[in-house]
Amino acid sequence: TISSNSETTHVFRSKLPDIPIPNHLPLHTYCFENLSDFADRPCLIVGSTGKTYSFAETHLLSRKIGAGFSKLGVKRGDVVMILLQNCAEFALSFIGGSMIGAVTTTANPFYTAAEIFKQLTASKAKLIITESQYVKKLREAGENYPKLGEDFKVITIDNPPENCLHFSAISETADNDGEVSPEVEIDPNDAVALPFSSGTTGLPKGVVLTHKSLITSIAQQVDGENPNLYLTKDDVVLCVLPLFHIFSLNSVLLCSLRAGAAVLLMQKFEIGALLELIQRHKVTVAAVVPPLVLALAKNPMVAEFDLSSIKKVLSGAAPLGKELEEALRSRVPQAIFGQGYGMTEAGPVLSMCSGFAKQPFRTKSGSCGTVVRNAELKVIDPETGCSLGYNQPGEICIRGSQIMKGYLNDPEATATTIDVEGWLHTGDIGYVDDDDEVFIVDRVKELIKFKGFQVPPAELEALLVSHPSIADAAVIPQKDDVAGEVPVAFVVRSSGFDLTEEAVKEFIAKQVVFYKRLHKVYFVQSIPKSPAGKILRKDLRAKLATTH
Ligand code: 4UW
Repeated sequence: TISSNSETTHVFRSKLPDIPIPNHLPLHTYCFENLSDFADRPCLIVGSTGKTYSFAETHLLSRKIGAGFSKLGVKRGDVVMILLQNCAEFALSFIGGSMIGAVTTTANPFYTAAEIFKQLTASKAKLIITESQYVKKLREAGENYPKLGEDFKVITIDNPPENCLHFSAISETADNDGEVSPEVEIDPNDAVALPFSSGTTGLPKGVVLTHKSLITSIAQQVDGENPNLYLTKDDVVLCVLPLFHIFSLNSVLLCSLRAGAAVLLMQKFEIGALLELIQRHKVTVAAVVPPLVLALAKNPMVAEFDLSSIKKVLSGAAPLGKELEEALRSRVPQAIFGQGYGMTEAGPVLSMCSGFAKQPFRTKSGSCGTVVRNAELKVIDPETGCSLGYNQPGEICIRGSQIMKGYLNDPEATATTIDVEGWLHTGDIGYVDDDDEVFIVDRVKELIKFKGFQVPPAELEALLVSHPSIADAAVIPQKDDVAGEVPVAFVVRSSGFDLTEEAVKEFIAKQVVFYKRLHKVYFVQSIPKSPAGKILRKDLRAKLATTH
């Protein structure tokens, strides 16, 4: 029972005290709650052009976009898909959507048509905000897929191709008096964001993040007298990580809006342009992933730029080696370096380096931070489910108002991820040390992470077995110095068929975004499976270890 269980459960908490969190508000109201303190300060800075939107402008334009969406028929609970690289329109669309009670699903614009349509169909998005160069893919729908113009509308941020609308025309359809946002009732438990994630097993699923969950997560990071991630209106936060991923959307964009910090938008990562922008705009906070740490630590160009403005470097989304961390520290010695640990389903932040606090704590290299405030973390024995104490590795679980409401239309997957006591099971193996710092040591879930991007093995396995010459297949991660992990496949050929590694790789490459491509194919006689038919990934991982 719950009571006897909680008596024996070892729960880890933040070193920072709990705070009141106004998570009864709509997300946009919360984010702009302190707007009058920094209305004329820069909010969004477009790196490529230098164009800057103040907080007041960002707020007004978001309302206009929201009103424009309404005029196109988007209602409370409807889903809008943002299919964009980082740009101001991304932020305006997301906030505008929130203002009318809509839900934003974010997708990678580099996805293939098939990948986009899977998400479009599952999310039932009625409107897509994108760029003209991606519209071709949206016309490639197969027989049973939704059709552009009939089933969904498309808005482009640049010159619209046939049957598409222009972003600026949308905002102009609204009245110009500032009273543009129609009054919409929003319940704190309404969805506002719908990122897709494979979670611990299976295919990508919609992760329902509500107004309440995102406000809680943002507050856990930047609110309180001693915020865990101290951001102020003098900060310039680097936004080079894609906003379609929850790390950048939450910890960069939304946290900055709340705190009044400027967001420097970079469309894509390119080391020269990045260094130049950091120097020009005096970036103070850099949100990065391990491959970016690698570039900053090793690229000789770094020495030619002034990076002395950087005060905080926040890494996450994948494990970071200690050597790399040290190498970066020597490049930006004045900065505090730390990690956050997030998972889309967890809202996303589970733990954050307490060295980023207003009154910082000392932290250790390799740590992923301390559990966020107003939340509970426990570590359980994966076999028995019993909770473990300090320094004992086990599966990390998290509980609090920030976690997802559940997977979209998938109560079964939700129930295997969030238990009846409200604990979200991450599929990550880690421990909490004597100073309450979280260390992640392994991943027991299927998920593969290529440079922090999700590669769900089940998706690749389904594609592989759809090949007429493939009888069975399994995909697992292989360690890689640059990407962290890369997907590799074990393939059983159908009898009598000749199939080369190249043919298999090409077959997959045609159907998926670049980071899901197979790096190696091993032909085998059979795939090891449990009596219930589950792939024994551990055995394959062990096999892979011995082939090297
Ligand atoms: N060390 C080792 C880490 C780490 C890690 C994540 O794509 P998802 O679902 O989500 C993310 C979110 C990351 C994130 C969000 C907000 C934030 O502030 C922050 O701190 C900087 C990070 O990655 O993948 C979730 C999975 O990625 C792995 C881990 O396996 C997790 O379950 N992961 N962060 N610091 N591994």
